[in-house]
Amino acid sequence: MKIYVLNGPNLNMLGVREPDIYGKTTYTELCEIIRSYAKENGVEVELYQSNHEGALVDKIQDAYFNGADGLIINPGAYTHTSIAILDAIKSTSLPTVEVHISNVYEREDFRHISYVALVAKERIIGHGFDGYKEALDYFTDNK
Ligand code: CA2
Repeated sequence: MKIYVLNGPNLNMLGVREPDIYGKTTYTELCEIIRSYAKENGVEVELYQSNHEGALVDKIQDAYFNGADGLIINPGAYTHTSIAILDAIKSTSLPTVEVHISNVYEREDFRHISYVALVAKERIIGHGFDGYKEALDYFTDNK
């Protein structure tokens, strides 16, 4: 099984700033956590982070053309604004799990809106970095 794990804008800053909200783990360490959990569970992962909306759209399309079985996406702030990312997921019909490290429902109202939620099979919110492991569990449990 091949799963693409996509992270949106500013998630490359993990562990660098705002540790009270996002923890002390860096993006590189998060990638290691995901890679090793995926390996334990026999899942092939492609990890990608971008600060650019169009680049994320391109990667979603790559996932489709490369025969991915699903997507795990933390679209960052694009969660709350991006119809382009919603359309990309819709157009590929890839099963998608939406992850947020923080509990967006305990934060500003604008973070309560999610376009990706309209197509996500599951949403994992506020479970910190474990959310990415739980998202992988979604795919191994439903294979
Ligand atoms: O909780 C999440 O995972 C979010 O998707 C993170 C986004 C935010 O815009 C969403 O509302 C919720 C922001 C990621 C920014 O990450 C940073 C990490 C460290 C320092 C600064 C920003």
